[in-house]
Amino acid sequence: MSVVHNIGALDETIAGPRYIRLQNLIRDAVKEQRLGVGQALPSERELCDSYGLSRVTIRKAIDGLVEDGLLERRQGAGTFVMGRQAASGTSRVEKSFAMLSSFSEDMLSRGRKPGNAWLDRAEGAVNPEEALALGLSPRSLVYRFMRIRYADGLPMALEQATLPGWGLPSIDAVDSSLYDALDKFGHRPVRALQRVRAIGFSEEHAELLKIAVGDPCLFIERRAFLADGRAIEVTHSWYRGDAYDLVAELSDT
Ligand code: 16G
Repeated sequence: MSVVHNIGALDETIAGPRYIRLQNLIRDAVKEQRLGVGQALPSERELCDSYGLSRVTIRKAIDGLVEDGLLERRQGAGTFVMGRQAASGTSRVEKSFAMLSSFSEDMLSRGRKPGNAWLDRAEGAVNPEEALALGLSPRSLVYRFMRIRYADGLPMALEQATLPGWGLPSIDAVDSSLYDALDKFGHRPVRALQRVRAIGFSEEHAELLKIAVGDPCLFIERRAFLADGRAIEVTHSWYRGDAYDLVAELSDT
């Protein structure tokens, strides 16, 4: 396969949907400044020819990056790089460890655009570990969501959330924000228990976030509850250690 401009070649040895792999190539090119802010992307036709991908796949890849705020389509002119954070790489986010906020809210409150890549969205019977964490009886329905979380198109974290089936009307009720969906159906959590551990990124997770194996990771487990005490969420988050400072206000009372 030929190399397209300064974007690079698709690695055929890596598994996963091709549009996500193309998105990752473009993200890398922007991060490494091979594609600068304001620069035009090759046309859809050129991308189709060079990568041997269909127009639908190319469009899906570009649509996702436009949605994330990394690219911008200009009528009649083409698609351009616009990520504000892109040129300087990821700037650190101060995340309160005492607030029950969502990833989307954390990003929006800092003027950054949240984005998701869905890796998995599945429903099934609860496993013993989830049953314990969520206080569910055997065979209860759960929804499982696995996402890459982006800020201005740059990967920040991976998140694997498990919810009890009674929490949402269906698995498709979640659009871009889990907490927005829970809020809509009266099930936004009001209290949570959180545990954080420092680890190194595994090979699989590093590949998804386009970082190096062993890079610092803040592994956060959150178990969140409704006012009536029922557990509504158990989520495992792998936050980039180079992108986050965890802050908390402490008092002596
Ligand atoms: C945060 C939460 C996570 C929650 C998610 C919802 C931490 C450590 N974790 O990442 O438990 O599921 O937000 O975000 O803060 P969303 O509403 O943007 O999908």
